[in-house]
Amino acid sequence: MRTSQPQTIYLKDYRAPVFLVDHVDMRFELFESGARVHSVLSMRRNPDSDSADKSLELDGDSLTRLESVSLDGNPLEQDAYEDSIDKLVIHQVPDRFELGVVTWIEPQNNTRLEGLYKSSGMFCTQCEAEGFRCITYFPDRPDVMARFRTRIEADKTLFPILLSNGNDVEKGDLEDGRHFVTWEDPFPKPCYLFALVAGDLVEKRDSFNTMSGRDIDLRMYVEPRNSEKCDHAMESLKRAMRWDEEVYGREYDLDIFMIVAVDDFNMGAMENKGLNIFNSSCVLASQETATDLAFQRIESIVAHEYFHNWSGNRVTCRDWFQLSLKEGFTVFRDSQFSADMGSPTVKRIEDATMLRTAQFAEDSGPMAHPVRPESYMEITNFYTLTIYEKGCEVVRMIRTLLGADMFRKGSDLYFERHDGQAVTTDDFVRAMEDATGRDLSQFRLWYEQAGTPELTVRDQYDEAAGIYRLTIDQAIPDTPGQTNKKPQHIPFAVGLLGAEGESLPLKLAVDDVEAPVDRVLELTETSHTFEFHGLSERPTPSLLRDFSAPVRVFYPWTREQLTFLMSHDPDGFNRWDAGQRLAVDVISSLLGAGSEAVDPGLIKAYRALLADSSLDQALVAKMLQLPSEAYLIELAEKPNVPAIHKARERVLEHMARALRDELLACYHRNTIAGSYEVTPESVARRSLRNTALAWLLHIDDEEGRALATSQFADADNMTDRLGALRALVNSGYEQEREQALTSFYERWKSDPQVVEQWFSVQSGSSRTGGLRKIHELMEHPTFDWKNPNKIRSVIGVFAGQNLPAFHEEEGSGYRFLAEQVRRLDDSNPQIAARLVSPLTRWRKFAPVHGDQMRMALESIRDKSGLSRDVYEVVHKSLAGQ
Ligand code: B3K
Ligand code: ZN
Repeated sequence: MRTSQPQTIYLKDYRAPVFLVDHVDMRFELFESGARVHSVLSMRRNPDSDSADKSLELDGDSLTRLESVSLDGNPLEQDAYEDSIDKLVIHQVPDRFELGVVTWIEPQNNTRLEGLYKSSGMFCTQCEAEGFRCITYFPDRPDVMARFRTRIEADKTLFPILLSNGNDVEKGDLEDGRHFVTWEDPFPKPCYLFALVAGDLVEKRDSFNTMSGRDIDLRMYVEPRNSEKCDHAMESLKRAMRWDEEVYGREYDLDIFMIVAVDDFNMGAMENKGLNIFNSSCVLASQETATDLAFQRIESIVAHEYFHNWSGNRVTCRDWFQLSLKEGFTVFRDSQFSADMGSPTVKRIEDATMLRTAQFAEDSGPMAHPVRPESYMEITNFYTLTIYEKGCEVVRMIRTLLGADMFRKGSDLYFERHDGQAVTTDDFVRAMEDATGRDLSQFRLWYEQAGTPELTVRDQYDEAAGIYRLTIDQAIPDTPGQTNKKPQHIPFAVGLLGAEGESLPLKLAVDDVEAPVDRVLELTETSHTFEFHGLSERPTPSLLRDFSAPVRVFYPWTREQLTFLMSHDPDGFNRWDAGQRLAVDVISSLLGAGSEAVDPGLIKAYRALLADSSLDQALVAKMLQLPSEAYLIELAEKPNVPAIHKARERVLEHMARALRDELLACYHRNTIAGSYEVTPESVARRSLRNTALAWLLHIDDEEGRALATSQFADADNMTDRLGALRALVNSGYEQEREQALTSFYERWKSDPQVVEQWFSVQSGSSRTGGLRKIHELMEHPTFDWKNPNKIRSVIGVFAGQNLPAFHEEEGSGYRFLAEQVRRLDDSNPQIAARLVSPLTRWRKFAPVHGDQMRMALESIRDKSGLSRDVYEVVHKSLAGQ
């Protein structure tokens, strides 16, 4: 708990560590009543530090007791050191020494889930970013890299499996039914990559033969009840290992690679060296219990954590301001992997949707920060969409600018030059420059300036000269602490379409012989004009193809142009985007008048989409999804949430009625006869079928109801069962809804991952009764305040997805959220701070909502003993009033 005003930490204050740790020898004695942690640090003065300070400072947090301190084997007297709540200072140390520290901690009472804690009876750790200091006193910063030897001792019956990083080098029995295992990790690592697991777990084994012919032992550890849910993660892991060899030339380094699943986890997973720990929901899957979406998410998270072994572990971050060095790059790597495993266009659409809906919102709100922030109060708050997703886009743009081969040269140089080091985003960019000779100095602004660039595009056609001109103005909005930004270097991919939908050559000069049909224009000025020659007709522009940069584009598209692009653009992403823009335009036009009819052009376009079975069905499945409410809110100036909800529902209803027969045909056409498989094609078909079903139930279609109830009863997989359940929950068929919810729960109540989905379907539905339902779910016997997944699936989904209920006029949704944040602030500040997010956007809304959101924030601000995590988010959100 906080005892003083949280301090701001600045990048400009970075200093090299005064002392380094070469080796750490740890011994954990694990008991029911707590854990005794012995550590011996082999330390020496850092030759690169300019400090002459003789004292040594170590970080600590929430340590129950310091039991002893020794220097070179000699116990230190009380006056030789000073221990406070967050520091241990040894007044005088030599240039080289061994420091022994013994602490007592209580993992069983650790509800923050940082450091060492207990989940379903097992011990596990989460040390990134600053959790290691909750285990023992240590220089807890990523640029201190040490070799670890870890001995774990525990009761042999309760904890037969004892794991840590590296290789197991020794094991044996002890007195009183206890045993021990010692692990040694030959690779120096920062302590945030340390991990320990002790539990009664089953082991699943496989192996992988690397590119140089080494056999790697692959092991998964899960609770016995989950032993049948490991195959998908294991297969994903092997695919990721092969892919990283083929695409980046990266081979795995240790002899063992382990994955553990735990139920109580603050985020998705953690890339600890050789011992990745996963939230159960991000690793366990079976056909009966996990949806296609979950299968895909698991594949990408398993790959993400594995890829960190190089981008994060072998080459790590110098300080936490450089977080995107490992996260942005690794997200980019996992997104390339997912694109290669499935449909690249669909993956691009998913990534762009996430960016445009949530990251753009973050980047224009009070927590907006650059990809490389300049300051923070609590680093945990900076595991953001900006660091991860925008960071990924920045790496993608470097690849677009350099080309695939040059980018690979750059990444090879980066890994070779910095292997075993803790480095900066600037080192990454420099490796790209040095390997290729490109100048990326202006490009670096992407790391330094926050805010989403806005591109305003104008065009002009000169018929007599056969010239088409595109003028692109860029502006970057002000964000907290940053104004008057410089223009950025933006790769802007374009194509031009002729009247028949054919691609026209892009001649940037009269005698341009290369003239491709798809070109990346490089924007570097505030305003840039490009002239395309040799055009005998006015073309339709296809702008920002494949979403080549994380920017907003403004161009006065007509509905005719959008309909045309929707069916003709060879760029799959822009086809989808044209459909979204058309739908946004139609929905927005209903906001004001209310009585305006839904444009028949939209129906026509969707009818064509549903009829054409020659189209990539995965793309059609995406195109059929109307823009989400969250996206419509993000696009609006002062959004009126109930009005947006109503307008979107009206369009949906109108389209479902007009296209009823096509939807039924689509449903039947996509019924899959064979056995369940997770291939892009079958995923697309299930998605189409379930979208068709959802639309039919939206208008309470009788045939749709019959299809939903039989699909619910007969499905052999969770995608179809949950699809039917969701359709029923969002329909007016109350009896069927209640029956389906009850039978679903009865069948799956002992499976936490399925129960989480059952919670989400209800908390995210605008038809199930809003807050009353949320309270009911929170009182449900399986709801657990200590389990982040349950909190997210009820409270998080309510505030993030059930938007009409959350933004209910009287402000009850806001007050409810504030109450839960205050409640969680003491037990799990990290989760509490994440939950605050929807309220931070209060300035975006008209006063009727905004004022109530602000008051909810103030009620959180006024809680006594507010955690640093929540303090930072709330104070920054309220700042400047
Ligand atoms: N690196 C971890 C995230 C740790 C979050 C700490 N609050 C997972 C990942 O990005 O792979
Ligand atoms: Zn990561």
